Amino acid sequence: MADTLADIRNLALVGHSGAGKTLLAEALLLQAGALRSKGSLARGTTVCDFDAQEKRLQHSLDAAICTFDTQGTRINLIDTPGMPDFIGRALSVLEAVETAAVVISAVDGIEAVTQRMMDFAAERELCRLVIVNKIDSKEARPREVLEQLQAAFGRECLPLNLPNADGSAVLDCFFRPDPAQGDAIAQAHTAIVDQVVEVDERLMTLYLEQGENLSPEQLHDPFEQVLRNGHLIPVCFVSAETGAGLAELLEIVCRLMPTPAEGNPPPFIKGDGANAVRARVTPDPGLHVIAHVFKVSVDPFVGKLGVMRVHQGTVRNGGQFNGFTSDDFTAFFETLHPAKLDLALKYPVLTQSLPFYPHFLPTNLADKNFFRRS
Ligand SMILES: Nc1nc2c(ncn2[C@@H]2O[C@H](COP(=O)(O)OP(=O)(O)OP(=O)(O)O)[C@@H](O)[C@H]2O)c(=O)[nH]1
Ligand SMILES: [Mg+2]
Repeated sequence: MADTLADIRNLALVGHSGAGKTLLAEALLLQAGALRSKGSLARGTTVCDFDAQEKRLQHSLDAAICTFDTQGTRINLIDTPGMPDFIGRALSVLEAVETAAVVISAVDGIEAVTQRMMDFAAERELCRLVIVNKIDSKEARPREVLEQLQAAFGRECLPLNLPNADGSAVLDCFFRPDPAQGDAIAQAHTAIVDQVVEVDERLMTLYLEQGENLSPEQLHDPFEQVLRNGHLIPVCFVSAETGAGLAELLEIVCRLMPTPAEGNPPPFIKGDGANAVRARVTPDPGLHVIAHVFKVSVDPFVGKLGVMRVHQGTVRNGGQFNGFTSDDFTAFFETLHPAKLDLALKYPVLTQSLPFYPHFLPTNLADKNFFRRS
């Protein structure tokens, strides 16, 4: 169980339909020990495609949120639909996370939604992680896909691991590179370290002038910086089918991906027109609440459910707060979730399901804390 903000990772799986996001979420839950057996898409038993229509169509139709603990870290993983018709439901989820994990098929390479998600994540200054899935497939062409990624999104797309010859496992290029595995591994390791030290003069001196081998711990802070400013887009390889690369992916998420305090703060705007200024958002539980609803669904028993991302402050069981919808109406939110809400929202940044009952009021009753997305 995560105890502090540093133990939380908020991650969205986005990408083109059929890239394998839902099966990857299932495989990660299994890998982390949150499931005892892996569900099947064909039988409609996956955690994320739980809706009857999703089971029938065998496509995700809405975002599905799952939470699991691994290596002392709490991971909020959100599976999103990849079909172009539902792209809005994936884009709204990206507003709620620090890391956009863009899943690509090693068979099909870059597709329309891949491009859209990479562009949107860059625009929103999110950290990007590219996950190349299906390395087990006979038609997989991981090397070509990596070249395609570098041609489309720049030389900053660098592999943290590479698949072995038959795609049954991945070879680490960052944490524990084994020079005996060949030149490609050593070259990939050098490429990442070169890219990371570029933003840290002290490490650059140690590395280039004194020829020191830098450890992943020494590289942690500059790594965070290059992820935040888009100077590095790490790429890793997996097979959601066979489980290859999953342990490595979890290690990457836990050790390298940003915590809620490390990601770029969301672009909230306070005020209107000429008076609009970018609001400061600090992930501090003691400050007033800034949260936004990123998914709305209708539950047949509970009613309307809003899933919110809390960016600042603490939301408590039974609490109330005012907010604004995009239509410029004040909404009154009441948090009525029964169990464990106090515990779950002790940390300022977590995605949680909260039933909300909006009563629309005219804007002139607005309270002063009017925040909206840019
Ligand atoms: N061989 C192989 N097939 C995979 C792998 N991952 C997923 N698949 C298959 O790819 C198909 C699509 O998988 P999904 O997980 O539904 O893909 P998705 O990205 O969630 O698709 P949408 O929900 O439509 O966005 C299914 O038939 C999976 O069995 C993999 O690692 N290897
Ligand atoms: Mg899916």
